[in-house]
Amino acid sequence: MPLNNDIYMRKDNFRNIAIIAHVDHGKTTLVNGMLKQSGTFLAHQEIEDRVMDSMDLEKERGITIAAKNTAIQYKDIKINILDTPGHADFGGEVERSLNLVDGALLLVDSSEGPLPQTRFVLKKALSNNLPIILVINKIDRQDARIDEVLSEVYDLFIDLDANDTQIEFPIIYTNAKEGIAKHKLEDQSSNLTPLFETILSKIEGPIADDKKITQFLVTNLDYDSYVGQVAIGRLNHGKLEMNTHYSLCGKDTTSNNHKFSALYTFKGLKRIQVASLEAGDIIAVSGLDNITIGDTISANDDPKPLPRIIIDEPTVSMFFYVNNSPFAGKEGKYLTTRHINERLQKEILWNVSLQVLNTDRTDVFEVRGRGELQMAILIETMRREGYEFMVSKPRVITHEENGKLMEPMEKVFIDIPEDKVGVVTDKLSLRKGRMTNLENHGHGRVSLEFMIPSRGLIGFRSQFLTDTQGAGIMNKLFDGYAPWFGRIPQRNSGAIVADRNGNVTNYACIGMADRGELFVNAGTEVYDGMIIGERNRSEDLAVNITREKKLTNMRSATSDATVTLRPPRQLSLDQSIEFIAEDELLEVTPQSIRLRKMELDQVKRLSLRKKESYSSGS
Ligand SMILES: Nc1nc2c(ncn2[C@@H]2O[C@H](COP(=O)(O)OP(=O)(O)OP(=O)(O)O)[C@@H](O)[C@H]2O)c(=O)[nH]1
Ligand SMILES: [Mg+2]
Repeated sequence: MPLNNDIYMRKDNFRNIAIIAHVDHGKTTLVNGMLKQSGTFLAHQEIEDRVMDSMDLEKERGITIAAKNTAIQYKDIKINILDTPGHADFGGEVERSLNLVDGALLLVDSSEGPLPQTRFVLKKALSNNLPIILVINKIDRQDARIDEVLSEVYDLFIDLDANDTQIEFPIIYTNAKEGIAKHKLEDQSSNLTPLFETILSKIEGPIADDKKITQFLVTNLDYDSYVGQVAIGRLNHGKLEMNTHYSLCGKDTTSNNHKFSALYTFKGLKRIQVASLEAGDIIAVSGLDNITIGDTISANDDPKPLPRIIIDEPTVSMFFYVNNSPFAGKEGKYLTTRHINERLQKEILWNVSLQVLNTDRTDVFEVRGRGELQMAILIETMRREGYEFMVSKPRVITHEENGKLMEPMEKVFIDIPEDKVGVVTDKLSLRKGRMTNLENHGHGRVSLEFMIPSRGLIGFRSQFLTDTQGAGIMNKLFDGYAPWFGRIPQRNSGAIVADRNGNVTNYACIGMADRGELFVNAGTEVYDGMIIGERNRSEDLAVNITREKKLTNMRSATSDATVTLRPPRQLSLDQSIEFIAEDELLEVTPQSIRLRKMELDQVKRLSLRKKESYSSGS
């Protein structure tokens, strides 16, 4: 009975699909090709590369951060496509997107093959029972190894316990950059038609009934300066119409008599305003305030909320402080407790994988998320909006199981030149990593696999890039919890710290040459307790970096002009987050990123250290 009903209710005029893959395997590029070839844009319209990566930070970093939907018309069928991010920190976006679709394109790079995030996204798609189309992309690569990659994908499906129907996935070969798809490698093709046809034949239209009670699960939120909050999601059943009342089913309460100010369907990258919406489509509505992701909009009488969206828990946490540095308030527009709290609360309205918690201090908030990159994106976004604040070193989120402290674990996959195995293995074992696999492919590169507490990986990436001279590839995958591993040494160098307020002088910088590496230029204004460099030894070093040369009436033999100063190391936001230690903070303003000791007073810092070393017995 239900089966027949399903067939009856399928809407054949729609297809809802998600594109999922490991980072950089070409999802956004493929969506561009599909947009171009579906005639969504007029012939003379130029489409920029990866047009779906519309946020500034997405363009700058060349990665997708937020999942976004677009719609194309192919023949008489509307295909809603969700482009998802491939970086592990944004996995929450993928989980959420899979709620909207009836199938997924799993993209795999023809040379890299399935990587950790391929596994993560495929696992989520399989557990949602979605049919998969495998797309082997970048077939133009010189180093493509398509047969091997294909068998690795089959292994992955088996490993993830895919059922028989799931494993009989169709395969399409693409060059997303050129907009070419093929059923077989040897086929001649000059467009994506084989991909479009496979989507239509292998992924069914949504099960949706216009006559049933309205159920619209809010899966994404957008903000439009004209209409305010816009809720996006799939209209599972029923209709939505203007001038009609609906209920909003929240987490704990349901409210009635809501009306919309506008209803939208998608076409290409645009929202098109319409008078009514039909079930099965991916749609947007405006005019309802205080919606959160996971809410259902349903009939005014007898509302039927859908299950709320569940996604994996966050694994790292950072504290956001109101800026109390000596330079506070000089550069930012928004800096009070209220500003920061409101901004963070706004963030979690749409960023479902983040959590914001109050702490015992009113000027400090705890932000929890999936990783350091996700945090860095939030921090960078806020500073560009004019916010000024401080953040602490990221920490992993632990919990107790049967009275035991448990911490998150990660599987790390590393691909490095043979001669770097020693140094990388040493560094990872110091951080409590345990090697679980080693494969020498015989052409100078080696693949290693480690199990390591997530804590051990915080701040590891830049070290890894330095050690492998940029030739290393590292991927990681969250892998459950294990009992606490004890102390893990983090940064083993000390900080060079300014011991008074003032401006950095050339003269003082020259004197620092053999002490370590500076982060500041001559002329930079610094304060007592600000970190100005990395020391080449383990303890912190407080220095007077504002020292002027004593004036003498004798000319020195070596004139200043002959001494060349090494240029300072400019730390990016991401590098600064990696650099800071537990007792340090990052001060972030629209113009500057400064590193500082949490306790600015040198005497107090010393006595704190003494107390700590007594209590830890070291
Ligand atoms: N040679 C070649 N390069 C491709 C192809 N498809 C994509 N690329 C390149 O691969 C890089 C990554 O492409 P994106 O489309 O941003 O990848 P993505 O999967 O959307 O990445 P994330 O969203 O960050 O996970 C870009 O430099 C593309 O130009 C292809 O078929 N062949
Ligand atoms: Mg992308």
